[in-house]
Amino acid sequence: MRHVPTLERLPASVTAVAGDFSLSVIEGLSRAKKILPCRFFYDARGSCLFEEITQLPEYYPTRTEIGILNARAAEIVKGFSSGDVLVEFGSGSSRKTEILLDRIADRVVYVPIDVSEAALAEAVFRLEERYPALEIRPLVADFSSLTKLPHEFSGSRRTGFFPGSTIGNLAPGDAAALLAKFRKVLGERGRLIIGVDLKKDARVLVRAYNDAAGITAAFNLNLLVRINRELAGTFDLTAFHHRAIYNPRSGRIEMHLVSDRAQDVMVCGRRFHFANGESIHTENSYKYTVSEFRALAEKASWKTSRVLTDANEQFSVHELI
Ligand code: AVJ
Repeated sequence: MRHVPTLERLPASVTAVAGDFSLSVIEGLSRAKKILPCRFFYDARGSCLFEEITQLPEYYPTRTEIGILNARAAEIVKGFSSGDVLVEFGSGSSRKTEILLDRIADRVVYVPIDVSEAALAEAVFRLEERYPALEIRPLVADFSSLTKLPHEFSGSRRTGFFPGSTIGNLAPGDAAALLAKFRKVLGERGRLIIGVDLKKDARVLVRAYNDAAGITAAFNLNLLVRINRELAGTFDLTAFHHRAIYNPRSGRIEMHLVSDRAQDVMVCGRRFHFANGESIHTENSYKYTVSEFRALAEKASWKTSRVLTDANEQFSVHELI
């Protein structure tokens, strides 16, 4: 009988996940400039589609970050001592984490945090096989609303791991606020290892979010599939298309779902009108220079102790203390 890992749930006061989807969708579609929060991309299918994106030739962030972690893992893990806690925010498949766990599984407690119970269960099952001695304490939670970790970790040195440039989904002000929250969760002695995608030729960026195979488009449109399934939506998937552009003024990739005709859509029994060409803004992916991110971290009371990049300076991993 396949062992199902125990997935701990924090009390609602700490996570506040329930009802969030319907409220946020109604609120987003009621705005003059319609939006849908990107955190809802990650249902079971969305998590799988994102895994596919990370394998795409155009999507360089994942393999570039993995290259940096493999090349510099020995330096990164130097700071870990026995009993330390490695906390991963939005852990997903925990594939990148293995690069570190290969070197420290014998001395740390691993706390993967993710909203997707399916992705978390899958990852924990795989890691328990690979690292029988590793203590794993998975948490089903939305890391952006996390205020504290279970009390038992309060005495240990906590290191956060936040790879993949997920910080880029937030506007710089909100990113600083999240880093400040991580400071609280990880404590004054805490460390944070964070992946940050770097500014570069806009053509390279636009290609990474408009792959030839159309996986990113499916990932974006899957949000409408989820609304139809969970919120009695009537989105006609053939009447919307994916668009990803680079906005140089704000240094971000923007993803949109564009209506191909004037149409009405029902969601949770409410009617929403879309003009021809009107878009729903679904995701931002901010890009930084190393010095811009150092300044942002400073604002959130994190000192940058080390910045690791690949030879072509496409991606960066920052160690904050
Ligand atoms: C997981 C948020 C880092 O913004 O690059 C990939 C998500 N969106 N392709 C990113 C994503 C479209 C990804 N992050």
